[in-house]
Amino acid sequence: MTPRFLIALLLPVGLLSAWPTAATPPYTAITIESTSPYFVPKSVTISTGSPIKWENPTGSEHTVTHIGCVEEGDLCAFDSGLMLPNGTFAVPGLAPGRYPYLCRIHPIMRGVITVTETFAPSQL
Ligand SMILES: [Cu+2]
Repeated sequence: MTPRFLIALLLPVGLLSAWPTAATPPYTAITIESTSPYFVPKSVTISTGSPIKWENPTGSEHTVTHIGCVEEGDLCAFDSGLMLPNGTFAVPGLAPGRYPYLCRIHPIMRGVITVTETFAPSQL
């Protein structure tokens, strides 16, 4: 293979890798704050399959952790791991249900996501 042919092969891959991979707008944005209520908005209702994105503009590390991930025997729906200052965490979508979550580092920080069924016209 000539080097020129290699470049032609690699160029489209480079374009694809620059493409945003998760939670492109429209998504529900939740901002982390250092003071109460910590997650703004603290309570969010979305429809199933709708993406959510948390942003951490604070100077501290936080996590966005579904309660099910810290309570034994429950299903773990999402866990950001450590979110650094200016970090973000996105969830592409969730099944219908209620998802309380907290920050593992500061368990006083709590929020809740409520996911409803998507409106669908009755079947033909
Ligand atoms: Cu925190």
